[in-house]
Amino acid sequence: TTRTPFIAGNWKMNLDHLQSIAFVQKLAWTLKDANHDFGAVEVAVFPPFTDLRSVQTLISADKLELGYGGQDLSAHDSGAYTGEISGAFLSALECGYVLIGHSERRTMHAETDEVVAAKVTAALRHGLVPVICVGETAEDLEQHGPSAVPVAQLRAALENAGANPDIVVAYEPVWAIGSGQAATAEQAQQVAAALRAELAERDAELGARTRILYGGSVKAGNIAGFMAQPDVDGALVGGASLDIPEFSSIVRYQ
Ligand code: G2H
Repeated sequence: TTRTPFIAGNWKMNLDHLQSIAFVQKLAWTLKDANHDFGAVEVAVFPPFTDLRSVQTLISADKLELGYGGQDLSAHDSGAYTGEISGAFLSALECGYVLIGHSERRTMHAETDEVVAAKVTAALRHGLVPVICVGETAEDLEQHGPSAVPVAQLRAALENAGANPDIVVAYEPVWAIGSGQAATAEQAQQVAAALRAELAERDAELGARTRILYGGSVKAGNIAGFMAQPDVDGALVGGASLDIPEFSSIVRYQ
């Protein structure tokens, strides 16, 4: 199985509405100018909900080969859930992906493994590929070693997802997020291998084809080391995805 490398930009709550459309356009042009082969390395952006419509409009009008998705979704399909966004809304905007269980949601919005699992099944119901984020805190690392917590989080996230769901996994050690202190490529590989083994145990094909990303202070200067690892298939990039030359260099890591 060959897995197409996947570089995703998680904008978080950065870039305002007027900036994001120009940003996506500039990013696409920059990559085109550099003759980026979008088939060889897939690129996706995760703007705030309010920017998804303009990103969709631009991408479809210019036939840009950029993927996009929401940073979260509701576990519910519709109803009295003030402020929530369902998977149906995201697929109506032709999102391909949705981030689920980012550590900022787990810690600041009290998303438990059960909530994450319900959101994963909601994404799959609506034809969205969930990018399932897992990762350990510094304390977890000290107490349980490198892979135990991320693997347990992945298992819990897939509780009701069937044997062979279409997913992407993002390993983001909490201690590496936005801290400037990325994991080493070897650390990322060790956990990615454990996550892949967990997927393979569920279904051999799932293990072989699922893309596993590393996230946490990825920059142009450290991307190549991660991509050289056999079980790391891409990156989920936060801070460095807000800078077009930097993000373009990450996409063009080869
Ligand atoms: C981890 C990552 C993107 P950053 O949150 O999801 O952010 O690259 O800023 O550490």
